[in-house]
Amino acid sequence: MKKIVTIQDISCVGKCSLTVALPIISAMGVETAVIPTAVLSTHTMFSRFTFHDLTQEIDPIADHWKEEKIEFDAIYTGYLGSFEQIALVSKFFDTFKKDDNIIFVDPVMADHGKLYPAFDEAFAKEMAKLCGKADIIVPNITEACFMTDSEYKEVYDEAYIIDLLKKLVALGAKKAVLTGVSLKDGDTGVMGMDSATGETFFYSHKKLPVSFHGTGDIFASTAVGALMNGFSMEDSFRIAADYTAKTIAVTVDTDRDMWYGVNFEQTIPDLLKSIGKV
Ligand code: PXL
Repeated sequence: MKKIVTIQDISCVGKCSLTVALPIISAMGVETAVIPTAVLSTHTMFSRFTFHDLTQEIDPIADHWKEEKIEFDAIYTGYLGSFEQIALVSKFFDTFKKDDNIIFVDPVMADHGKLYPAFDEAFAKEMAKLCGKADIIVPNITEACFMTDSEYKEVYDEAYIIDLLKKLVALGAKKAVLTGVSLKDGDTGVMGMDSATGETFFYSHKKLPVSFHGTGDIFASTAVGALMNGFSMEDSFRIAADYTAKTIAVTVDTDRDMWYGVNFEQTIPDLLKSIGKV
């Protein structure tokens, strides 16, 4: 059985970060170890939340795992809350990287042209350095712009996306996949670039006129799970995009508040079908 570790916070209520990554990747038949970087009562889009930092646990956990000679087929990072956490995760990569495992970084910090309240431009530059150590990065367009000093555009063409992808792989990441790429009215999707060949792929589907919190985490977790199931990059991101879109579609039909999160639990059977598990 493949084994991954995911490093991100646990927002106890609100369906994002670890409460999404753990069930989805486990359901896909992949052992999912975790390093919780902080415990929050809810994610930070609620008007109030508690926060207990666990930064000091990262190194001791890594040291113990090193002693136990524990290895991972992938290391997947999501929301990280401070410069110190980025530095510790970077060190974790140095310790646990192998020739045949995958470092997957989702540089969660911004959307819709704006950084989340907890972050500033200096943080984005530090996250860019972490992305430079990754095999695969999955920023949205806003995150890509902050990391590469590029102008954020709501209206753009394919050349703009290709230029962003070139700048992202120039950070050092082997493969960059931009999310939320819309090249046709009413559609959204992902475009990826392989730094070794410069080749790109694009997958898009109908865009639903809503945006829910936590869907980026669902997308990234599913892509990690699919890669660990042996799917190609292109197929993994197609599976992840379809699962996320399907989950948004079923959630729209309920009276769920958009900032809360989507009903991914309901669509796990569809996900398992899409990877041939049932
Ligand atoms: O879904 C990303 C995410 C993860 N964790 C926390 C967050 C967010 C986005 O706002 O606040 C704590």
